Amino acid sequence: MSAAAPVHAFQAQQLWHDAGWRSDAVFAVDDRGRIAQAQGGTPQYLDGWVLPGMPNLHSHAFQRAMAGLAERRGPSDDSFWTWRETMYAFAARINPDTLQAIAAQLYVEMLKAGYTQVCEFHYLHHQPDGKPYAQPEAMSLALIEAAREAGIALTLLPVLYMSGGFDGRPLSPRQNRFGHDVESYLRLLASLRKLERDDLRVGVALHSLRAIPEQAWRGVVEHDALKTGPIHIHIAEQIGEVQDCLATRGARPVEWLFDHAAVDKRWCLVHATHLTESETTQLARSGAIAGLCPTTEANLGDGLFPLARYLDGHGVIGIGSDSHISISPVEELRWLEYGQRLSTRHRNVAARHAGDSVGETLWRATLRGGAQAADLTIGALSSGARADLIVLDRDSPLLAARDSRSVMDSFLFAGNVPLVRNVMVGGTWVVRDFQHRDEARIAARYRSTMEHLTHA
Ligand code: NGQ
Ligand code: ZN
Repeated sequence: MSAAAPVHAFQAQQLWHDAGWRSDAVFAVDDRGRIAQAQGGTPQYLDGWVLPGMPNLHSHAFQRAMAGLAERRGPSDDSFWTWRETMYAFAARINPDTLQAIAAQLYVEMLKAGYTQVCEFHYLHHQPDGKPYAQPEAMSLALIEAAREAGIALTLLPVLYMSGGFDGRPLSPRQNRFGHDVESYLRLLASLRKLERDDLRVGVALHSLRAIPEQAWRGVVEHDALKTGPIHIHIAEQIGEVQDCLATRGARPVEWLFDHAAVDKRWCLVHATHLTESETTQLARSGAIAGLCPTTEANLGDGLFPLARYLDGHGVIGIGSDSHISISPVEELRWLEYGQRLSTRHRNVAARHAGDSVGETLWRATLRGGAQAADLTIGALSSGARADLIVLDRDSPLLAARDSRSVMDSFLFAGNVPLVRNVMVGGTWVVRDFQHRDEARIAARYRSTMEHLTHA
């Protein structure tokens, strides 16, 4: 196919390129919403700092609606596992309409925060009692529709969830709506893959090692349907999970995974918090992505990822907002660095070489890892990539007198009011002057949905 004709030329006052900032850079967006070479025409001038939008590699959309509802101490010692009970009770009340309303609101908030793509790790497949909907894809379609309404690019990862623990026990009643056998899962996957298009990719998610019985594992990971596209899995998030895995399978989760799957750059290991030195090195070498979700990991009391060792091994990282306790790439990256500073009592940990900026290092690294996890040509403003970009607020006092050496660190460490002013996805402006194109309608529907969910 020949290249599409450039249809719109832009000139950015400052444009982010992998190697740094370029002044007065000219580029074009073609009629498929991709970056192309500028070829004449008067470009539209973009004031200020223009950089690639951030992919969000891990989302459970419905959880946004319970953010802040699990922060009061319960009768016993609160933990990840008590939070999960609250989350399950909440999940039981979601249907396709409420999911669409919540997800659309979430995706608007993501766009306004600077995320231009989301990987949806979607396991709320069936009716609350576990029966499939008349249309088995109903919940997936609600997410696809929400992404379309908001104008965010989507990598949908339907989740395979088969068992309720490492011992292969059946799903609990509340987990029934997550469950599939391999055959029905592959049917869902095949039907969703038919919907793939430029801004919709479909990949695979395995919920966790504990959700796939050991006897089913090989048949799943070696199935033809898993030979292409991304594969995401939750892993080694909690110490309890590491202990259970050791007790039942005689190996730590990441160790076990590497022994039982050809883990390569198609894989995204979500959290991967609890790693030994050798697991850290092995993960880094594999080219797989460590899918880090620092605000959720902090909120749930997970632990800290061994960032320095992993980056020294050239490991790939990306960020996700996961439970959506926070929706901000700035906050994810800030927490990622601050967690390391607090635990090591050093500064500038993510910058591994003298002279490197932490902000630039982290934005660059997570663009790359996020694009890899999403399996879309995004994360760079170079020819052929989707035109997914954000423009920082040129008028913010915070960016006064910042130059190309300091702007990213001010953006990531000091920005407490949103600095993302304009957002483009696939060549279309979806946020202009801090306003999303359809935010009033989507927020109104979200409010009435929440009223109904809360009081019905
Ligand atoms: C999830 N979330 O699937 O939503 C999980 C909790 C589980 C996080 N791990 C449920 N952050 O892991 O079983
Ligand atoms: Zn998750």
